[in-house]
Amino acid sequence: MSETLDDAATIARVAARLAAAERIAVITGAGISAESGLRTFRGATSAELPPDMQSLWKEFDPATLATPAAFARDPAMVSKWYDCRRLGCLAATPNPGHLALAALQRLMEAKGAGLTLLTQNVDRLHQRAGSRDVVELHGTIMDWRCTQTGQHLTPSDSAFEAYPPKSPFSTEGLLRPDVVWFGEMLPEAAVELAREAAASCDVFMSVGTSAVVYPAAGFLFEAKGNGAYTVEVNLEATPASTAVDASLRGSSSVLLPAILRAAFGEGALR
Ligand code: BV8
Repeated sequence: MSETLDDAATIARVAARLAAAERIAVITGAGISAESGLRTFRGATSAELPPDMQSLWKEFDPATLATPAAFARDPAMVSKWYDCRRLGCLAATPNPGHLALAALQRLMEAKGAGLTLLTQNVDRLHQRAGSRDVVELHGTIMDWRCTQTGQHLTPSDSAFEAYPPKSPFSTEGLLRPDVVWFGEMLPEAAVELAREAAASCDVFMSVGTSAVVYPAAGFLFEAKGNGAYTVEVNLEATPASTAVDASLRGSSSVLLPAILRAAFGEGALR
């Protein structure tokens, strides 16, 4: 994705804010993992992705799969869909967008400043890129839990043998992915950390999210309300685009490295 002149000027403005920041908060969505080959839920994806990797929800509707009712209605189908996605996440690798955010966290810590990374993603690619203390607002697909006892386990790298997978922790229980479904509360500790980050950051960046799922989409507005400089990096316009101080249109795997190089020099991504 080539940067137009106004992108270069906007990148320079965003870079200056990052370089001066004491506390940065970033929220990411499925878009940052799109170029790792993981399908997004809605909206456009990079044209480079093959057709069958375009938006995930074209084949599936969140209402029919990412809800407790869907799991209760058809636990075999929902657990198979999640297990298929889990294996896709394991096979994926972090892309330059993930790596840039991990580098930014190291650069902030090296100067005694801080970065809180909030993610709606369940793929753990941020952690595999080297980001630490990632706040998983919607849980993780890599862990599953017993529907009866709540005990967790991390399945092996291969598919479950049968669907729905039986729980080893109880006679009647099943295993479900440790993600937050629609209608379920987000983990209290994650929401608390997100609230604190939004309240205390100098810069809040929203990356690769359609900004339609709440309460995650609300943290940008909380940060704005607290006087933070707000930035959006996204392939297409979202409901947040008109609210932010700087909106960069393009791929996070191109724009995030460009912003870091502008803020901290060519060696920033090492
Ligand atoms: C809750 C499960 C209490 C895991 C998901 C107000 C307040 C509170 C709740 C609500 C509210 N209003 C409505 C609600 C209910 C609901 C909600 O928000 N509904 C929406 C749809 C209207 N929220 C909830 O139910 C939440 N629970 O609040 O409990 C409650 C309950 C009911 C009523 C009131 C209160 C739970 C929300 C979590 C749901 N679980 N998934 C999984 O399967 O993965 S949501 C699902 O959408 C994913 O988790 C995903 O993370 C999330 C958001 O999607 P995005 O990450 O933004 O991805 P998307 O595909 O949409 O967009 C990608 C973007 O990237 C696009 O714009 C694209 O252009 C861009 N892009 C693509 N490629 C690139 C790129 N950008 C840059 N570079 C690229 N290369």
